[in-house]
Amino acid sequence: MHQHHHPHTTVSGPTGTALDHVFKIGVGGPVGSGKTALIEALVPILLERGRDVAVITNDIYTQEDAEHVRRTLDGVLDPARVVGVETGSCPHTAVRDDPTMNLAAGAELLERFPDIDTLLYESGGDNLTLTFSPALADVYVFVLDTGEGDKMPRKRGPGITDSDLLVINKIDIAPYVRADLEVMARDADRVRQGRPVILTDSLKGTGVPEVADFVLSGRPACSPAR
Ligand SMILES: Nc1nc2c(ncn2[C@@H]2O[C@H](COP(=O)(O)OP(=O)(O)O)[C@@H](O)[C@H]2O)c(=O)[nH]1
Ligand SMILES: [Mg+2]
Repeated sequence: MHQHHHPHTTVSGPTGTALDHVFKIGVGGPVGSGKTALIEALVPILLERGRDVAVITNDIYTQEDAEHVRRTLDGVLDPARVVGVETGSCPHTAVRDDPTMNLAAGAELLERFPDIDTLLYESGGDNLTLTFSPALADVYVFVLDTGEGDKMPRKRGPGITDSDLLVINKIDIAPYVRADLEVMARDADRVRQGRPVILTDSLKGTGVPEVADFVLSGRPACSPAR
């Protein structure tokens, strides 16, 4: 899981402690790989499993993703539980180097909904080098998709090799883009040295219950799921 050792309680700022009691799932990956779609498929499952959920999205200038999540989960998740952080400069920075805006958004959500126990963070606009600040994510899910080509897992990068879970999304379109799923899965296994890989179709929901299983219970290093 986390390859580093860090006391989660040393997060600075007035909000660190409240957020420490919340299980935080970071979702990163290239633009368009299906991070938002995965979150939209994951939330209903997490709710069914009794989690009290909220979502924070990161966009540079807009609320696009937050609005998408609110629309898709209409009637499932209270729209007030979806917050879009406008990172202004670089979403990459916002989730890794300086998570202040995201921590503030999390704290603000917790003030409004004190019972939240599960927070999903989507980071926007990143590339393969994205990692999540440990202050933001107890479990870090990296989303690739078959449309980027079956070479992708071989390209490595910390998101691909070191994330707690690698999701290879859009398995439904693999035949159309001539991506070989077996090659992708095999290469991913190889570069990740046993860390898990799950193949998904986030629109149909294929593989998403397995993602939920993993994030809720598959993390030997940090024991969170209460
Ligand atoms: N066919 C297919 N399309 C998908 C899948 N997941 C996401 N998409 C589509 O891919 C596009 C980008 O998805 P989105 O979730 O916005 O990607 P993000 O930028 O990583 O958040 C959207 O048009 C989605 O509907 C999938 O599993 N299969
Ligand atoms: Mg998105």
